[in-house]
Amino acid sequence: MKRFHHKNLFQKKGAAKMALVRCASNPILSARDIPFDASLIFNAGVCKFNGKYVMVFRNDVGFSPTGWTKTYTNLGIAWSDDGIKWSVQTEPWKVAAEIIESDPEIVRFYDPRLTVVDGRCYLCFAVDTRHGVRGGIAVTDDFDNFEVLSMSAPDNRNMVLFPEKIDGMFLRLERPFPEYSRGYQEKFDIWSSKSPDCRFWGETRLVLGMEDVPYANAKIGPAAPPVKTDRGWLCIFHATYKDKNRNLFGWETANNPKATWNKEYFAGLMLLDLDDPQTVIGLAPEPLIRATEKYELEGFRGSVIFPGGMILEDDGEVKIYYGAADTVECLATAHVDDLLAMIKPFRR
Ligand code: BMA
Repeated sequence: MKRFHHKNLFQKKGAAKMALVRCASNPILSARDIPFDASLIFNAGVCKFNGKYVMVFRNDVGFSPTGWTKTYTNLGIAWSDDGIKWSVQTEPWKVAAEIIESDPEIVRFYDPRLTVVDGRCYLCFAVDTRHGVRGGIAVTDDFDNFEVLSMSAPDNRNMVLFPEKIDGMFLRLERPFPEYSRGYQEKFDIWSSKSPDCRFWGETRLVLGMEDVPYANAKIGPAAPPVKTDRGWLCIFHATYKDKNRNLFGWETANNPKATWNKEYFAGLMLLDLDDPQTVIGLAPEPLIRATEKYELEGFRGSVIFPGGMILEDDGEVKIYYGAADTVECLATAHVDDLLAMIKPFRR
């Protein structure tokens, strides 16, 4: 696929620009909506469960544009009837705290994703441990009690589960980050594994290479659980472009003179084969979302678009939930046919 010219991005009327509508009330969730200590609300997992929308969001506490105080991460949970207006539970979500407490190795829990499979809700999450980053999967029926089913070997994160079993197997997308074998650079790719029970994972295959994405020059990773269409599994991913000469954007520099934030995170789209979802059959040559709005460009880390939820409604509307600038949670919508129209045939 042709490499991409970042300068020319969206100067012509691209399909992405036409198809995607940002929610008028963006950001749909930010620190001021949270009834407990909060400063950065982002990278949420969202699904529809028993007739309600549910969101589990990440809350990084203690950051401000002028300096940092004691910092820590917890998670919150919110419920909604329309997927736009949210009612936030008054305390941090105790399940995340319980998972941390269950293992003295774990130091931080973040970036949840939610998928409903056969009526049960699965939570994929990342944990920083004393010996590396692990991707975990837990299951619940009520959001109060979770059973942890599996934890990957390090370093691995950005796990998302498909919403149905294929040939009797659970399937996940994941993003290991093999630094040693990639020349100690952030050149990371999207992989996939299968499991009969969500505990034991194997048949691992590379799905999409970083170099396959025309607008990425660093890591890519799965974003939200795929949605099923008649043409294939529609998947959203994040893709990173690093520019050494780019100005630093973000509060990250406030307390960290050594900060080197010069990355831009895009949302991209790919299509996976319906029967063999570890095979890519299509890719959108341009990003689906690039930071253009103030709430996307400015924040802790400016120009980060980090989707974690994608819901296909009965009328064909797709709701895409994404963290913006590592600071707020946003929503954009598009018709599924317009998203599919962006995809060009692709095989790696
Ligand atoms: C990634 C993850 C995400 C974060 C993104 C941009 O490596 O840490 O949680 O949103 O960087 O900072």
